[in-house]
Amino acid sequence: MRETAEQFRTEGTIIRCVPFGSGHINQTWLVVTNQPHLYILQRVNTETFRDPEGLMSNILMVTGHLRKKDPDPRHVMTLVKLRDGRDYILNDRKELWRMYEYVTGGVCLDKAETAADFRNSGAAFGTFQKQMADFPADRLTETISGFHDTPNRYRALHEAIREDRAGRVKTAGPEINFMLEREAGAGLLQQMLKAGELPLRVTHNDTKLNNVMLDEKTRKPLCILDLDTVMPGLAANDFGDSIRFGASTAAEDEKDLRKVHMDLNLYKAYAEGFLGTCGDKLTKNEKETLPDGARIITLENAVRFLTDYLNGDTYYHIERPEHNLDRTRTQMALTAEMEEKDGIIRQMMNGI
Ligand code: GN1
Ligand code: MG
Repeated sequence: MRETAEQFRTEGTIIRCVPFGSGHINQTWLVVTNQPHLYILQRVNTETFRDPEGLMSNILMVTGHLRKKDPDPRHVMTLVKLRDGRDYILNDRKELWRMYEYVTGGVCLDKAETAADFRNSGAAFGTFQKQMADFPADRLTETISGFHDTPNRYRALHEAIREDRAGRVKTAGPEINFMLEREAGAGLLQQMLKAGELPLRVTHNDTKLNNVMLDEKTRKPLCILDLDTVMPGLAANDFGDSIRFGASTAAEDEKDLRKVHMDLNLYKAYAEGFLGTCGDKLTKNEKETLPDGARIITLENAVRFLTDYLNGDTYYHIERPEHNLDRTRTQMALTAEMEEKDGIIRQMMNGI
């Protein structure tokens, strides 16, 4: 790994590479040199991201565009070139390696410490959407096809149930039923998109709280991380994925479901930050479907975790055999709570 890191144009000599972050797909290391400058080295999962060139071309275009809007180096991810001038390594084994400048003085949170943190993360993703609003979405490659096409995720679930590769269908009856009961309503946003009732935007598509960096002192937004899934998408999904992760009172893999709730104060704080920065860019339909986005993307994540559990854990990193089932259950609890509180949530959103 050190040999790989040494191919990039770092300052000073590399001392060590330390595993870093909490992503489920790629592998990340912090690269420490004998200079104060730090770097982030990543091996991108090319099983998941099948078009590495397209993915890197997206990132170069998007970071270039963001840099034009705001040249502060702490406000956008900066790729470090290789010593031979290339932007990344794609080797014979189809491994994709890249390096970013480490943004100093920032924090990534797995849980908001205050409502203000979460409001600021809403402002960060809202600003991202606003800054990308004049970028032609059709220039971006779809890095994972059908990524937030919920009916498509249901098709994969049905296949997993049919094939029962890990023999786990019998252990997940209530979870499977939960998904099937909700299948009919899960295609709402995709239907509206097809009917021309919602526009395609340049969206991030993985807006978890830990994909935004806040200034460790002021807690103001610094930059958005994890740009691998930036592609044409729906504003409601970007809003929704933040809510499902960050407005939950517990971790995504909490085993004790009594601890898992939707915190409506956090929900509201995020909505204020998000709408405060990009609200004027959104259509009436987009604004009205933000709560649907939160509910449906939570259900979609439940479907995806369950599918992976049934397939024998081939997609997400796991640390215990039932990890994906635990994740499925937290997402179910959050989905059910958003269904129950739909009226209150809409009222709250109308007041912002
Ligand atoms: C994955 O890699 P990470 O942890 O940022 C996944 C998201 C899921 C998320 C669930 C490319 O994100 O879609 O919502 O896990 N990313 C990909 O935690 O599948
Ligand atoms: Mg991530």
